[in-house]
Order: sequence, then C-alpha cells, then structure tokens
Amino acid sequence: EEAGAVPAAAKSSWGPFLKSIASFNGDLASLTAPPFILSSTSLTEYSGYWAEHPEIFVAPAQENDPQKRALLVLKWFLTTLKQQYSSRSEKLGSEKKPLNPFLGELFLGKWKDPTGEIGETQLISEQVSHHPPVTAYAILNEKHGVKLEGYNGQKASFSGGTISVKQVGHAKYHLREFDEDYLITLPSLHIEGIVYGSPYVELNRGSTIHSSTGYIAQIDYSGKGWITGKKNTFSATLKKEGSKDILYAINGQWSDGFTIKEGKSKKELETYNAKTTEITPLYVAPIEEQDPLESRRAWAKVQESITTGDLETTGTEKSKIENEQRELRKKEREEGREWERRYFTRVMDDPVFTRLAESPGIAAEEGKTDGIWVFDEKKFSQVAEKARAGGEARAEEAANTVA
Ligand code: HCR
Repeated sequence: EEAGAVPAAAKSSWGPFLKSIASFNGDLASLTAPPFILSSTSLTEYSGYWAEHPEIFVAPAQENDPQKRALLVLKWFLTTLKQQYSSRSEKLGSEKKPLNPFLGELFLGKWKDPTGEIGETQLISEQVSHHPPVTAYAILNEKHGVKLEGYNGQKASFSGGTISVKQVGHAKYHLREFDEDYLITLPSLHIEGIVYGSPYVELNRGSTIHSSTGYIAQIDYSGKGWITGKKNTFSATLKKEGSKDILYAINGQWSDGFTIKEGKSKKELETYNAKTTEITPLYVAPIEEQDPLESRRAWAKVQESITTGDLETTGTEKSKIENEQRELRKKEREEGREWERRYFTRVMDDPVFTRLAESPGIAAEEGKTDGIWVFDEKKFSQVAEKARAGGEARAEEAANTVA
C-alpha cells in the first residue's frame, strides 16, 4: 500500500517500521519510530487535557441539584475528548509518538483566572512508573473545591494494520462542597492510518461515569460513525442506578459538537460547539525556574533538536537521559530502595474506587496494574511547605545582601 503521508526522505524507513510494529511486544514506548513521526511533547503533558476549559471543569460545583450536577460532570468529560484525542492530529497533521517520560518526571502548571470567578486551577502530573509507563495526575481548583485525580497506562497490540490501545487506569472527580465522587473509566482506542504514514486515534466501544449519588453515565463511541457516517461519533445517556429511564441523552461528535436533550420530553437543553469553545492555555513556569525533574527542563535539548530536525543531537541527548536513569535504578537496587514518587502513592485499596467500581468489568481490570495510584495530599503539602520555606530563605538572603 502507498504510504502517501510519509515524507519522501522517510519512505525507506516506513516499511521496516511497519514490520517492527507487526511483531512488537505491546509496550508502545519500546517502538522505535522514524523521526518524522516523533513528537517533542512528553506524555506527562497529556494530563492537562482534562481541564483546558477550567470554567466547564468547575461548573458542577456551582449546581445544587444532584441530577443536574451529574449531567454537568458528563458534559465536562465530553468536552475534554477533543483535546485528549484529536488535538495532536489537528495541530501536527497526524498523531505522533510522544516522548516516553522517565520515572519521576513532572509536568506542573496552572490555568490562571484573571476574572477571579473560576479561581486558579492547578495541574500536577508525575510519571509514577517507567516499565510499564504509567502517568498519574491531579487537577485542583481550591476556590470551587474541585479535585480530579487519576492515572493511566496503556496496553497495546497490533493487528490488521491498526494498533489497539487499552487504557489501564481511571479518573476520580471530587466535589468538596457535596462530598461527592465520580469514577470515570477510560475508553479503549485504536490508531488508524498507520500504513499511510498518517496515524490518527479513534475511540472504541464505551466508557462510564459512576457517581456516589447513584447516577450512571454511559458513553458509546463509534469511530467513523456507522449510523451517521461521521467521524468521532458518540451517544451518551445519564440514568439513575437501577432505573431504565433516560434522564438525559447527549449525541454528537466529540470533535465538533453535541446536543443535550432531556430524556422523556426529548426537549433540547443545550448545544455545545467544540470547535468554537476556546481553550485556556496552561501556564508553565519558564525553564530556568523549573525543577530539574520537570518535563520541559529535562527534555529541553531533545525537544529543541526534534524541532530543528537534528537527529544526531536527539539521539545523544535522549541517551544521556536514559543512561542517567539506568544509573539511578542501579543505585536504588544496590541500596534496596525504590524511587520516591513526589506527589503520588500506590495503594492496594482505595475506598472511593472500591465503592464505585462495583459494576462488572472495572475492578478486575484495575487489579492488573498492581495497585492503584492516588494523589497524596500529605506529600503535596510537604512539597508546598518546602517551597515556601525555600522562598522565605531566599528572600531573607536577598534582604541580608542588600543590608
Ligand atoms: C496511544 C498514544 C499514547 C497514549 C495517549 C493517551 C491514551 C494518554 C492519556 C491521555 O489522557 C489520553 C491519550 C491520548 C492519546 O490519544 C494516546 C496516544 C495516541 C498515540 C500514542 C501512541 C504511543 C503513538 C504511536 C504512534 C506510532 C505508531 C507512529
């Protein structure tokens, strides 16, 4: 078949690459892809996709009716899909292979709010496992008491020209004011267009959102939309647990827009336009102010060389990071300790998860990841405390110098 989207200079590398994926072991990170398909963004950055519309992220916190709140959580989830699954294809022309984060890599940032109504929303993303790759994240909005936490890894397989990716992990959305939790499962996906050299993501089957107030959202995805003929089609319903009545039905294309209707009356309540709803860019500190483990600081040279197409530097700089990591792991083994995750802890039992994951199919899958990664508030406040103390010491030092 003709690999139409492969640049002329890379044509000779595409065939061997296709052969290599045909026999790959399921770990996407181990794939060596030709340079033109490499992205300079690390997977740790992808956690930010959950809150690029901070106003929609915090909207449920301002709704007093539990049923409407559950609808707003579902709406928020649906509005994240475009960023999660099609933003790279839109920006870069195709899906690309992200940088494989090293253990302990951090991606930190915030969505600022000049209006004061939304408040600041903070992103903490950390690579908690390297083999297999697992990224954990927390997104916090203190003003509205909204917290999202979750983690994900992938299990992949190749057959018939497509890579099928099963996402392992889940997300939990918490509302402080109502002490309410939502358990969000992640859709499986497959990567189409590989043989042509222009991969893109399609979502498979379905995913769910279970709330502690007894609402269940079911979202069904259909790739090229076998009913409507349109790409990225989905159909979602919100029901009360144990009831067949559809409270709300949402239909549309997650990359374009959707319509929310009341279940019984079929009355149209809202239409959402994914194309015109603007995203709020994440603020990330300038590289010189970042921690050495922060993604853009650690990968700076690799990222620059990918952008300029300097393959040799990409190779040497990547190897530097990999060798450093190997040394660290060796030292840890010798000293009989494990790398200390800065913000997350692995637990065997998470009560919120256990309570909400009672529906068949969820808990069994999670078992395979060997525990569940949770955001560790204690670690988080210790880091914040240290930063404050450091800041104060620096200020004092500066004051002394002036004196
Ligand atoms: C599969 C994928 C890496 C994982 C990406 C995940 C699942 C990560 C978590 C985000 O919340 C959601 C998400 C979205 C991405 O669609 C998904 C990536 C798509 C492609 C990438 C592969 C590793 C790319 C391989 C490309 C090769 C074959 C050319």
